[in-house]
Amino acid sequence: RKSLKIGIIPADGIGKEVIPAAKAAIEALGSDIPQPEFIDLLAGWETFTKTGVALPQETIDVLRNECDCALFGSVSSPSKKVVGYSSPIVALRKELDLYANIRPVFSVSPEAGQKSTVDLVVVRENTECLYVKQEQQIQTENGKEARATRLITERASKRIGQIAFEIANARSRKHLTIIHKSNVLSITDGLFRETVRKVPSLSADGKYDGVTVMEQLVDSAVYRLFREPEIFDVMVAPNLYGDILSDAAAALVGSLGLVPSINAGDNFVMGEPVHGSAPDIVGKGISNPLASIRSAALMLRHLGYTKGADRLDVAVDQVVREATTLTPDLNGKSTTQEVLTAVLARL
Ligand code: NAD
Ligand code: K
Ligand code: MN
Repeated sequence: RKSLKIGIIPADGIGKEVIPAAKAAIEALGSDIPQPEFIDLLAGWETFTKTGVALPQETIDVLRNECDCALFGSVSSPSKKVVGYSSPIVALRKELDLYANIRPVFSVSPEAGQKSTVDLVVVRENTECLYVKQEQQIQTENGKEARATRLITERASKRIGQIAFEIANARSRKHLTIIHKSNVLSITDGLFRETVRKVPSLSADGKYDGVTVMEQLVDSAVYRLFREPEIFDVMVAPNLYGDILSDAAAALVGSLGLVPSINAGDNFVMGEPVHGSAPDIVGKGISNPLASIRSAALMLRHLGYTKGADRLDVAVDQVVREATTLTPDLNGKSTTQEVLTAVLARL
């Protein structure tokens, strides 16, 4: 049997609780995937406090040279500037050129077992926008002044646009909504909007002809997301808007603890739950592992291991639908371990 080398980076907080659960779920797939080989790797705030670096070079090298894919948990980034610290997840996305953050958000109806009104995918540009983190503060005669660079390039907008069109084209509704704020930011968001709009004209074979393209300003997109989430299918957005929209969409399906993602590039894929390190519940044994298990499924699907991915998704959906074994974020009383056991039993 071929092997599948998976870098495991739980990082901080509940990442250390939910990534082991995802690992156990992958292991339970048996011969539906190549023999998994897990390689534990360090990153995060705790790594920084111990070693002075948040993203060790060894982690990057092992991911690049030895791994087929990876699973990342969550980091605890401080809200105040700490000299020498920089978010390792933001850095990893850039180092490995994981330019697309793909975040499916859908509700599983508890009654009928059908997907109900929320069934969308946020396609978030993952390398630029304000996340280039070029910030400066200066002292002026009127007090401090802080500035940040917001980078939007044609190259990055085009490649995220292509991914978004591909995803939309593969779905039944084939709707793509471009999210921007080009009424105010006409140069930066204007470039994003225009570049994504041009994607179909660049494909000679007319393969995106069936995709309906819409656009929505980011603020009213959040409004409409809460009032009529069913209108959205695929949403493509610059980095920061995509981040905010996907947390908002997570609220509509019950919990951040359900929403998975992959960070994908041309040569590598890393599964990652959308949520952070959840300091309010860390150590209580009640973090929801389902977002991480679904992230493992997305990662496997991206690599072409459809059968393994389907099995994970079906098991997770069953556990959600049955609603007898859920963590407190979904109004249940179960622990991380009990939810994992329920998933494993349905695999
Ligand atoms: P968060 O996502 O950690 O938590 C938001 C809320 O959702 C909390 O109430 C938390 O308990 C709940 N929640 C999140 N995941 C859950 C799960 N699996 N099961 C049950 N409940 C869950 O966001 P935050 O509180 O704004 O940030 C906390 C820390 O996480 C910060 O240091 C932030 O920088 C970091 N963060 C990291 C990432 C990442 O690793 N990519 C993403 C977001 C935030
Ligand atoms: K995360
Ligand atoms: Mn986020």
